[in-house]
Amino acid sequence: MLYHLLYPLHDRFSGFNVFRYITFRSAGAVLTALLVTFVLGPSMIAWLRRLKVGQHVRNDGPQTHLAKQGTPTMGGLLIVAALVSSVLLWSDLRNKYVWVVLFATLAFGGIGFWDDYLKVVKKRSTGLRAIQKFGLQIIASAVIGFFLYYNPGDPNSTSLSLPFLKRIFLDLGWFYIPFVIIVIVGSSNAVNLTDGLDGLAIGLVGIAATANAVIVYLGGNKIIAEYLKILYIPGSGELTIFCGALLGASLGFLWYNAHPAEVFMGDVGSLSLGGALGTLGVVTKHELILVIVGGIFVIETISVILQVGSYKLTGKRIFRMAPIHHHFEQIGWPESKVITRFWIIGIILALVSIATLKLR
Ligand code: 57M
Repeated sequence: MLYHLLYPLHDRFSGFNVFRYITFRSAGAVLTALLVTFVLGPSMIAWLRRLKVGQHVRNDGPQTHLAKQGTPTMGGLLIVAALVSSVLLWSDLRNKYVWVVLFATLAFGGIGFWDDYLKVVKKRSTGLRAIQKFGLQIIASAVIGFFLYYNPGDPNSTSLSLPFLKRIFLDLGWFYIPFVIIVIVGSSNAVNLTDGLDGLAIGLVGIAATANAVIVYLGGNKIIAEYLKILYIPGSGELTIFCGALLGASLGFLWYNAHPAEVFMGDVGSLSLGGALGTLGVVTKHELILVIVGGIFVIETISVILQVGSYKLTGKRIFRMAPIHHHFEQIGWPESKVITRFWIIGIILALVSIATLKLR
């Protein structure tokens, strides 16, 4: 909004010329989202506590988690509020990619909110049934897939760029739509599974947002994209501002979700953030780099698939407990050590993902 209000005045006030720069507006988005979480955080946590929107902790998990019983959840409302308000304030609202990613954030956040509401407020322990939850996620991501398929922002709209390989793009044709569904629904649930330790998921989202900001900025700049031989998506550079807001909201929420957590994000947060990250990867055509950036989310999901598969097929567990963060808790690592070590790996993977842009 500020871009539309102030940039046109730059011929009268030359200082307003800065609003044309994505880097300036991205920095503004980080600080705005951070400020919104700090201003709203304490009162929202008190509000959730007053409403007794407390987490029910299963007793079959790590025993250390039982002390978390009753921690306010649905703090993802704070993340989404900070993220969306900052994006609306700093983005060029004529950019369709901004609205695509905002749609994903709000649609998946709405699904998560419904699930949380049923679990925490209506005391329905299972929340939404799996078929309902997955069905709604598939519909939301199909809307995105069809929109991108029929509104190509670029000639490569249904092609897939491959890490390490320059100028080789795989055209998926109509299969692009189910591909988009798989990426976004997978990403949303991967963050959901990862959100099982204080600050783990939100810290990794902040790392992914930072790496995505660099990748999206470079891929949205014609000169740099040409030099790096990566797909240039006209207009996608504007999503750098979304990544900045995502970083700011993540850092702000981490202030309260850090161990010992005062609040959990709930499915409203985890599904929303995962949906946003997946959509970012799809829109910028860096889906496969997303696998590297979000490597921990992938590992967590694979650990669950392996554990459930092995248990169903052989009755034996591969890990002490899945997702894998619980396995390390069960072998004696303190929660804060698991979290910090997973963040370290996340930072290394983020650096590798940025390096893949040059290693072609
Ligand atoms: C999302 N939710 C956390 C919180 C957060 C198939 C199976 C692997 C599914 C999986 C599952 O239920 N996943 C759902 C994980 C829960 O966190 C809430 O959920 C929101 C995110 N969706 O915002 O509101 C618990 O996580 C802990 N937590 C923190 N700090 C945080 O900042 O400590 C969350 C955020 C919270 C709190 O304890 O209660 C969760 O873990 O449920 N199931 C599991 O993850 C369970 N694993 C399991 O059943 N493994 C079996 C299967 C695979 C055969 C096995 O390995 O044998 C674990 N989860 C729990 N207890 N709570 C283990 C048992």
